[in-house]
Amino acid sequence: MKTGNRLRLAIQKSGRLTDKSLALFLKCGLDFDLRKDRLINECKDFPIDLMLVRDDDIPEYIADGVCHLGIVGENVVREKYFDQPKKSPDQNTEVITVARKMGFGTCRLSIAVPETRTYTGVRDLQGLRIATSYPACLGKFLSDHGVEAKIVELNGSVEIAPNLQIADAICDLVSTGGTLRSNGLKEVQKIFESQALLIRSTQNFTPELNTAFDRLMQRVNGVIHASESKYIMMNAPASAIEKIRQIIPGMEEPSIIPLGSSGERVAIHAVARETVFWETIESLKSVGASSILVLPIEKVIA
Ligand code: PRT
Ligand code: ZN
Repeated sequence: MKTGNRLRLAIQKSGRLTDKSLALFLKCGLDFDLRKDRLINECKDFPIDLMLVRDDDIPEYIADGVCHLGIVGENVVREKYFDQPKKSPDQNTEVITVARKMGFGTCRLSIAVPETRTYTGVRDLQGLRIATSYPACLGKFLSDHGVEAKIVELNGSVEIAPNLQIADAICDLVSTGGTLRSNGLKEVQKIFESQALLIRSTQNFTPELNTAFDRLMQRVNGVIHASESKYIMMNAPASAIEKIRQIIPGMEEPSIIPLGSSGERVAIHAVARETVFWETIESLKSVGASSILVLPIEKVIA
């Protein structure tokens, strides 16, 4: 690959992961001056170029050295790479590795059967015809569990296969479960949970590219940590500090500022590293906290 000292990152051209990937880069300060009719889009002030492609091709582009990095669903990386039977038994070196989980594009790969069918466990799949676009993932799951079933490979609309009587069950991505329900199917067996991953090649990294990658990761990590974190401020009785520590999820060492001269009430400022739910706020109020403010954080740099 001849990309000089510029990283090449592949993302889905048009689909469920596109907008969230682009929004993340924008927050990282990467301006790609994007034109969707162009295969390669250069970033003006960072040594990185964006390649817009079909998500299914991303693992292969990375394995073949066409790109250094990619954002793709774990389901796709498993199907196209990790769950593929190894070409030779001594092929131990992985050429693709996961740099980080992105926290969006969440779904699960599951087996579903018609609502009327009873399912008590994996053994009930023995001898069934299972339709899927994920033959490698399903094949690995079945062989890991010592089950023999016929895999019917379909490229789309897998959920109609049982009604067409070409399969007894299906294996497909599920998010809300609405598609299964509207086709008279029920989810009975989760194979794995999936989300978008930032994957990278383990090869083709010059020292300059490694430096650019580290800078990129610092920005990506900062943006993702910030989106998961909130800055919380409240007033509370000093006697409630310990209880408040236990209520706030993932709280780091809070700042505690005395209010007035009696020392009975304090202002507490803290960063919560996990989602702050309404229930959390209600619990804080119940131990005497008031004037509670929950603020978004733009960047967190460790
Ligand atoms: O054109 P290209 O090949 O690039 O795109 P694509 O059509 O293959 O992919 P796309 O855009 O549909 O999905 C991209 C990625 O989003 C997937 O690889 C998953 O990692 C992730 N994702 C998250 C999903 C879903 N949720 C999802 N619900 N991908 C597909 N679905 C489909 C699923 O296949 C089923 O048909 O939605 C239906 C189920 O949804 P519910 O909500 O009814 O359960
Ligand atoms: Zn695809």
